[in-house]
Amino acid sequence: MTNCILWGDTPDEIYDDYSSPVVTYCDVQGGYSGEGNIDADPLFVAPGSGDCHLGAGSPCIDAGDNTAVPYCISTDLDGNPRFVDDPDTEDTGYGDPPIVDMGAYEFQVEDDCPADVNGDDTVNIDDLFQILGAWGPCEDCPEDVNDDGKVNIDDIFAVLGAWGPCP
Ligand SMILES: [Ca+2]
Ligand SMILES: [Ca+2]
Ligand SMILES: [Ca+2]
Ligand SMILES: [Ca+2]
Repeated sequence: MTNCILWGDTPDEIYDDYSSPVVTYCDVQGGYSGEGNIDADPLFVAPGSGDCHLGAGSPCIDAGDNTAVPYCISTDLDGNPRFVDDPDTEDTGYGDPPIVDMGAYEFQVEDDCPADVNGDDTVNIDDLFQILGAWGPCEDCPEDVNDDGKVNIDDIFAVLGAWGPCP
């Protein structure tokens, strides 16, 4: 068992009278021996109502083992990218960044300034030029500000509407 979160069942998360499970890079309430394991509140968003997405600051973020993820897996249970780096969380897992999170859902980092196409924290003429240079259909490109699969006049309007320094 790797990259799993076992939390909220008391008293024992793992009962192994007759076997010796190998547990690594898991968050186990009460603790369990194995490389990368932690024993810390995963900070689920709303566990009482079954929302087991990781909240900001969760110790499970960037704490998994990349090499344990099957090569065919690129998305989490929501269909979002499985490998996302949270710049606000130290990478405590294993592998080349971005490091996978423990649990079923990858913590998704909000882009609070999508109109800043070139990532310099300002929305200005440079972003407009970059949009003009990427005109047409695209998939997951930064120039598609409104995320509708094409770079067109609507993205220009989005940039004009967000003109100036990013919040
Ligand atoms: Ca991550
Ligand atoms: Ca990180
Ligand atoms: Ca910019
Ligand atoms: Ca667009």
